[in-house]
Amino acid sequence: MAPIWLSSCSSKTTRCTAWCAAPAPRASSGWSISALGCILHQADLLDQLSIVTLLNAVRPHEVYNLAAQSFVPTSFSQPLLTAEFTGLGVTRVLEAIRLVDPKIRFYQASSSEMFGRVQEEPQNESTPFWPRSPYGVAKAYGHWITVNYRESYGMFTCSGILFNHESPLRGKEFVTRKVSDAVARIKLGQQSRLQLGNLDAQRDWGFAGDYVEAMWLMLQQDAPEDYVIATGIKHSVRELVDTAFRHVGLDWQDYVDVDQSLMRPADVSTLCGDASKARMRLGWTPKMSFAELVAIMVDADLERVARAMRG
Ligand code: F7E
Repeated sequence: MAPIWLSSCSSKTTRCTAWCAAPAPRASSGWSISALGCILHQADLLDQLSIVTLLNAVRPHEVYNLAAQSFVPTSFSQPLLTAEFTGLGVTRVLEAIRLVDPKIRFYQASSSEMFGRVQEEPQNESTPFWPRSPYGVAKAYGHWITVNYRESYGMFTCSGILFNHESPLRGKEFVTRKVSDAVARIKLGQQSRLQLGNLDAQRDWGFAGDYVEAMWLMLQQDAPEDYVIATGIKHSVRELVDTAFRHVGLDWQDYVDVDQSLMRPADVSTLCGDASKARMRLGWTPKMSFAELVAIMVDADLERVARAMRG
């Protein structure tokens, strides 16, 4: 039996959901899931019957729910759709599992955005939530309904509270990829300026590949639990920009403008996770450093932009 990974086609086309069977997908844009030997299925987190039909057809032993409207600014402009998709969508998957086969193990992609206005630092599994966006609020709902199905029905449901995880496959709307893409384009003469919002925001950025391993480990345990997954090291957006421009021998201050329209109605100013529980129980540690992560993202974009220029 294969696991199913649920992922959105993109963080902005919320109704279209890609589903695939093993091996695990690594991202949703710019490459082909089927080229990895996965079988693609479609369903919709807004359509309960489509999820039931899918589970009946595939009969997975594990379901990883990474599908969501996941871009925080969009959650301010589409708060109701975000609640339906990112919040209630989790209940639809859980109900489908309960109906088709309650023994299916379930992973819910919870988010450090739930900590929002942080109540302590670093944040661990017991830190209270204070979400600062409709996205964070919807994720908090998804988190608690996952806990609730475990406690109410004895189902094997785990929630991974993942801090920001990035890779060269990240969508360009998110700040790491927006920066790596701009640095590559500026270095190769295809762009002159980069507009950014809050440079003071601090995030605990890790490598998505490391974090996917943690998701899988959670579902291989004897008992279902929730885990924070993070590096424990935070950097500001300003440091991210500095590191990325330095990687190609440029000074960020010559190229970056602050654009007030990119500021969020309420931003999360700082996040830093404590993954001690994952380290002790899962034997999990992040392997890639922040500097390495920024370097592989900039290098991948340099290669991609250069290839496009060659035609
Ligand atoms: O913003 C600041 C922005 O959009 C990071 C999602 O995967 O991780 C992600 O959420 C920070 C924020 O990610 C720009 O204000 C400055 O403080 O890359 P981001 P996010 O909002 O932290 C969590 C864990 C998730 O669950 C989410 O789904 O960077 N920032 N200037 C900017 N951000 C963007 N996007 N664009 C800018 O120009």
